[in-house]
Amino acid sequence: AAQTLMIDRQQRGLREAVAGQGVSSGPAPSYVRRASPARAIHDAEHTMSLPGRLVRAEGQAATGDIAADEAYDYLGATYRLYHDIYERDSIDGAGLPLTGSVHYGNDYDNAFWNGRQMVFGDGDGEVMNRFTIAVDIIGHELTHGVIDHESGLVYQGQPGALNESICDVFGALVKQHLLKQTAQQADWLVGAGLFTGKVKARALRSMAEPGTAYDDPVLGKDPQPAHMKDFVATRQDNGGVHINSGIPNRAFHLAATAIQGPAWETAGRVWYDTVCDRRLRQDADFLAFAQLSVENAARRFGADSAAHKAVGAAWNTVGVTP
Ligand code: ASN
Ligand code: ZN
Repeated sequence: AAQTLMIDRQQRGLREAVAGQGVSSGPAPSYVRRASPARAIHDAEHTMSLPGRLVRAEGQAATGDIAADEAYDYLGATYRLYHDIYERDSIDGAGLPLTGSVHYGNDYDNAFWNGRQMVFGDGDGEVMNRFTIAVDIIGHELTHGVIDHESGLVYQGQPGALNESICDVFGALVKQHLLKQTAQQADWLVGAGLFTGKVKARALRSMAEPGTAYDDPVLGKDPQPAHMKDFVATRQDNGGVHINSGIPNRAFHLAATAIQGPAWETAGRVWYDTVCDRRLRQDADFLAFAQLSVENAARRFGADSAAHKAVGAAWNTVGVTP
C-alpha cells in the first residue's frame, strides 16, 4: 500500500509536469519558430498487428484512454528534450512523425522500437503495470530510433549494451528535464512505477547502483554489474545487452553527479555529442565510446574543465580507462 501511494504521487508529479510543459510565460516573438512533434498514437486493440487504429493525432484532445494519453504526453516530453536542448527535430533530425501503439498483445510485459515505431504493452497487471506509465521508458524506446539514425550501434555484445545504456541515459534525461531535477535530485531509476506493489522491485534498473533495482522471489535479483570486472559473458539477450548496460549507465551517473546541476546541460550534452559523432562506429565498444566522450567533453567545455575531468574519472571508476 505504501508503494502504491508512492507510485501514485510519482505519477501525479509527472502528469502535472506535462501540463506545465505546454504553458509558456508569454507569446513567443513571431520570428521564433517553436518546432513541434507530429505524434500519432494508435491502439493495437490487444493484437500484434501494427500500428493498429489511430486514436490520437497531433493536436487532438485527450482520448480518456490513459495509456494512449500517456504515450502522447511522454512522446511530447521526449520530443521537447531532443528539440529544445539538443536542437534535434525528432528521431531523424528532420521531423519524422512519432508513431506509437498502445495495448499491444495481451498482458504484454514489454515495450520496444521496431525500426519504424514505438510499441507498448499493458503489462500483466500482477507483476507489471502498463509500459506507458514511466516517461523514461518512452524516452528509452524513442532513443533506439535516434541511435538507428546516427551510429547504428549493433544490438549485440558491448555495442549492444552501449546502445541500451544510451537509451537509459536519454530516458533518464527526459524525466529529469520534465521534472526540472538536478543530477543530485534525480532518482536515477529506469522504469520506476513499472512494477506493481506485489513484487519487491523499485524499477527495472538503477543507474546509480546497478544490481540493486530489485530482489524478489519471483523476479530474482537485479543482475546488472556496476564495474567492468563483473562484466557478464552470456549468449542470452543478444550477449547481455540489458545486463552490461549497467556499466556505462553508472559512468554517466558518476559524471553527471560529479559535475552537478541539470544533467541534460552537462554530461547529457557530452553524451549527445558522442551519439552524433561521425567517428562512433556501429561496432564501438565501451572504451571507444569512453574515449570519444572524454574528447567531446574537452571540446565542448574546455580541456581540464570540471566536465572534462569528471567524464574521464567516471569511466575510470567503472573500469573503462580511456
Ligand atoms: N524493452 C526492450 C528494449 O527496448 C525491448 C526488447 O528487449 N526488445 O530494449
Ligand atoms: Zn532498449
